[in-house]
Amino acid sequence: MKFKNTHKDHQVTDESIYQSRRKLIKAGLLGAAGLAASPAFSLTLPTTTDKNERFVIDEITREKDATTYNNFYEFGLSKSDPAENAHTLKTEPWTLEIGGLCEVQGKLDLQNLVNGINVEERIYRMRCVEAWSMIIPWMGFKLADLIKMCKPLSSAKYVYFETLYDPKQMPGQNGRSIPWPYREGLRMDEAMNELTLMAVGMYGKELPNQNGAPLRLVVPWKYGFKGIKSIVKMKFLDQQPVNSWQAIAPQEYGFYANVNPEVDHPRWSQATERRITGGFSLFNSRIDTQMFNGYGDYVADLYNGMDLTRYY
Ligand SMILES: Nc1nc2c(c(=O)[nH]1)N[C@H]1C(S)=C(S)[C@@H](COP(=O)(O)O)O[C@H]1N2
Ligand SMILES: [Mo]
Repeated sequence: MKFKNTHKDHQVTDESIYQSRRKLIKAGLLGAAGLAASPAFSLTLPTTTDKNERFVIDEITREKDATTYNNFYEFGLSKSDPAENAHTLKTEPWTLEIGGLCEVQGKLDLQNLVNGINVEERIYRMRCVEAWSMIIPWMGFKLADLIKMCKPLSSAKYVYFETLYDPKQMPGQNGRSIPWPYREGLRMDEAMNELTLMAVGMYGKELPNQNGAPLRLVVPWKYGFKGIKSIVKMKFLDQQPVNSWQAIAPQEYGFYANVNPEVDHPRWSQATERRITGGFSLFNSRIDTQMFNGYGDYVADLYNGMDLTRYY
């Protein structure tokens, strides 16, 4: 990837500068040229449209929290492991293999893909099964835009993803915590929903390895485990795939994984969440969890007539 940012650059970019830059982007005043001159991106970013202001909500989580409290079992089981260990992942060059029930098949160079697709900023609430939540400014493109490029056949009902499998770069894969490579999937209409993003950046710069560089899925109305990281493969299927968590504990983790305060995890309630915004404390900001993580207006129709207790 040709992102030019270095960590040093961003450490001097404090939150207020970030916020004001974000406002400029939103107002359409800072276009591709402005962003290219910033320390953050060398790729061409579009000015975001008015439409995206609908998604802007609440107080953004501190970047430090979002990049040091992670789940990425390829780099260890504890939340602090990915930030410490994910530097062994080599994200450049990176190819995405497209296959299955679609007309356009083969390997896509990620930089070429990013250069040819509309990348925008989306600020999303994120909710994890373990009941923590964050507000993250993602940079990404609509999965729908990529899917259209692949020309799926009418028989394609699901999209399936895989993370890189390389135990040399991802030492956690030497253990048997979950079946490798990490796997996820979406029903086609979920994948085509306007909220569903393929992220290549966050906080105005490229994704840190621990957050799933260089390409990860973001589905804000679902629990965090649906957001598969470091994706190398995308396949169109006529059958519902089994995701990695479902494979080990099907009674705890389903295919849909929609955020739902009324359907508890078998071992704990899902009615509230601990919002991590500025600073990290086990005691701050316990709030009520919203149905579909608050995105019901955009996604509730996808599940009309489905029993969400059964299809959890
Ligand atoms: N490849 C891979 N992707 C993954 C995981 C993982 O262990 N491996 N963990 C998932 C879980 S459980 C969560 S909550 C989110 C966490 O994303 P974040 O660290 O950016 O907050 O990534 C998801 N994607
Ligand atoms: Mo998670």
